[in-house]
Amino acid sequence: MRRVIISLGMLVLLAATPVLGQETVIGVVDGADGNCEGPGSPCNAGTGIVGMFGWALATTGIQWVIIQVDGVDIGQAAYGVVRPGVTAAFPGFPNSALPGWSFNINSTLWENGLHTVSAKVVTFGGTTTVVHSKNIFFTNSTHLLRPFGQIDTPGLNEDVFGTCERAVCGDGLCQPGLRENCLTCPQDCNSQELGLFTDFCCGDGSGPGPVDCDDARCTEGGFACSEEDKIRYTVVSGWALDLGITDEDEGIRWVELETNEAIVGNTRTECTFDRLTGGISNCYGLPRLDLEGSYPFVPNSPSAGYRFVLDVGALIQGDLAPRGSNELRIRAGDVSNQSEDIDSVFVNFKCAEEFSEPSFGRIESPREGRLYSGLLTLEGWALDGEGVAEVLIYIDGDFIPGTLYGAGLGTRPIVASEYPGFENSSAPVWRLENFDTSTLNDGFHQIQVVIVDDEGESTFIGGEITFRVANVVSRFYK
Ligand SMILES: [Ca+2]
Ligand SMILES: [Ca+2]
Repeated sequence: MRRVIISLGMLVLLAATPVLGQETVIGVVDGADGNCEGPGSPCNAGTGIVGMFGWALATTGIQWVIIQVDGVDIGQAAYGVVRPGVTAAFPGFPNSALPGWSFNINSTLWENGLHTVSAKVVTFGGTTTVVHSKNIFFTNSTHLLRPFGQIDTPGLNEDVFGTCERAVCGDGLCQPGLRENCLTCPQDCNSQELGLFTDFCCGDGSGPGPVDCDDARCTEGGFACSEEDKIRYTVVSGWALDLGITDEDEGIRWVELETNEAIVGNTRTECTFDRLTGGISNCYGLPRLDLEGSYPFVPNSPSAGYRFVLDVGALIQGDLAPRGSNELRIRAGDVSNQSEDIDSVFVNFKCAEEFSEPSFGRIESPREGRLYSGLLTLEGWALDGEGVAEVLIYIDGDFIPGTLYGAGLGTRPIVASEYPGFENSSAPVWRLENFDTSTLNDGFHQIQVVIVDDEGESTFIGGEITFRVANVVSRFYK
């Protein structure tokens, strides 16, 4: 019933729409709050970030939607959002398919009280007009302005893998994040046997570093750890922001990762840089330039990212978490000691040794739809839980031999950061140089890439890329 009333409201609004010369400009400001129409009407309150959305259409096309508060321009809305109801109701405009807009207002920048939020539309026909306004009561206080944010990875019900089979050495695990295979130091530390592991002899398990073979810690039943294999980690990443009414209550002080009611990461006490866990780990304040557009005028929005590294294998082996569904929860505290559970997600904890995982990766070159001539480098990256044995390239179904993979071909810092603990996290690149495109006819061709893992399983990665070869045209224009 309510929907019908709103639809009728839209029709009334259409009737009252400004028609300027030959140009029709229509639009609506919806609030997160629903009904709040007309000057002086009672309406719901907005606290902190007030998410505004609406739609706009013009016969010449929409150039910009500018949001105003109390008649003053404050920013440009993101235009081109799906609004199926509007698309159906108002077909035939240039932007009918994607008529929506959205804009986040930081309401703490205004005094508490009633404010008018308007959408000002600039059309390609040169018309500038305020299409609609809405009254919103901004109400902000310190205790209402708590941290907010989200978890970006992992996604809901995603499988996250850990390394569960880890040798117990001394009186416990090798230090999580340091080494995987713990090897008991030979009683005779001077024997050749130790040679391989001398650099990683951890003695009391407190950390890596060379230990002299005559060191008492080694001869007294200590252990050595090898770096040969990697521990699989799960990266939990996202962002957190906080508003306030003064400097004293605005800003994030810490972010925590919890699972099963236990804190497994804290950015204030555990922020570190570790190559093995993919770089900056358990830290807040990482670049998130994408948020600046979504949360304009919110302090710290360009650096609101957090990144935790979770050792699922250690949790399972230590009986701190079961295999299967577990909740990951992010809690954040602001500078005035208010904390909030900002997001949570259920994921499936799994032991990497118990599953054969498919490979994954990208085809970076050639690129979809691009034109190529002469010599071409075919390139991308791939990872596999069991390790990558071979990369096979097919063009139009024909095998192209000679693709190299791994060490020496370069790095992909984003891959290393997102997928730490794979055998090739720091060197995931595959490449075939100097592929002669003149061996193909001019025209469209398809490339497919197959990864064969160390257990002989094959996976297509990166989909099928269609590219175009044009050697004849290329020579003609030279
Ligand atoms: Ca706050
Ligand atoms: Ca595999």
